Amino acid sequence: MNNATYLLDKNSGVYMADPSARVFGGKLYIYPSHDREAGIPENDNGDHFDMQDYHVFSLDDIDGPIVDHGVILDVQTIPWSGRQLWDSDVAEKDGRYYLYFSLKDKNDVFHIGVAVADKPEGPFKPQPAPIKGSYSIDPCVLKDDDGLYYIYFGGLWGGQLQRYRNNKAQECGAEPAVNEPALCAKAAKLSAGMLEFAEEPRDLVIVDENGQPLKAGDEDRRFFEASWMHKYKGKYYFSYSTGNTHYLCYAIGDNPYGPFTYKGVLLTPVVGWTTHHSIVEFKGKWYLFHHDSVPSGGKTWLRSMKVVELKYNPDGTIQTIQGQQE
Ligand code: FUB
Repeated sequence: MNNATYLLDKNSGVYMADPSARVFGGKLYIYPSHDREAGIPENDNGDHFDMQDYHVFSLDDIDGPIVDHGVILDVQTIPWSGRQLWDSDVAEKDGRYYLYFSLKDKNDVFHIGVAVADKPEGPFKPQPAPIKGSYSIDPCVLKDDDGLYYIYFGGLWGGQLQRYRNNKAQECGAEPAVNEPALCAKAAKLSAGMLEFAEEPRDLVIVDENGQPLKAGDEDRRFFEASWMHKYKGKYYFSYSTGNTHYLCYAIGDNPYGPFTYKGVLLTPVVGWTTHHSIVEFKGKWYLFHHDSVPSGGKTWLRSMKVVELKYNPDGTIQTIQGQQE
């Protein structure tokens, strides 16, 4: 697979974004956000991303038929819900499946929720309250080789990360000045029960080739949203979106907390404002799952999932993939 392909029929009128791909029991499962036409004008707060449920999809082979298992969680069944089910991810522990999701509460503040199922295809039962101390968006979970689980999260602008410092909400949250260190994604070990943080979230610092933290003004490289963590040959790869400059980038570290050294671009900009992804090994090959807005004619809030093979160089760096431009 050299060219990125859409996972669903481009003319189906079904729009799915932010695909988190996971392998459970030898099968590939994809947990996307379910985009819809809400009729809300586009703005920097992301109000036009007004999603109300999640589906899960599965594949036995990367180029085989894709199965839609239907709705696995609906916003109306989440006790603390306000609006906007954004990016999610799923982890398995001891035969149970934990869906971590981004959702605004009744005060329009984003938190991270958890819902639990006995099967990867759900249905998932939401916990009565969000994870204590959680904020912002875009959770992603790494199961490390020693059996510990780590959660990563955060997103600027509509994702509200700029409202927090040291895990505390600010009176007037704003991004740092351009010459100050960029805001960081957050990293925390999960509790043994998988339902809470086991520690205060830490800053996941991305440094440049000289070991200096990336600056807030370095918008082509600094973290914006869409955290993903995977391991390759014993190294930790943190990948993310640069948001308003529309790159998917990656950085490499020696442990789950970092620091991570910036290494380059995974995917150049695609059609649509957002770019988002997951990276997974399936049947001996690595894949980049992502989305673009080509099938909807460029509507940034109606996105379609794609997959393309990801290739590593012998030194562990990743070959840049060109985003489709039309
Ligand atoms: O899908 C809503 C938001 O758009 C996600 O949470 C972000 O990562 C961006 O893709």
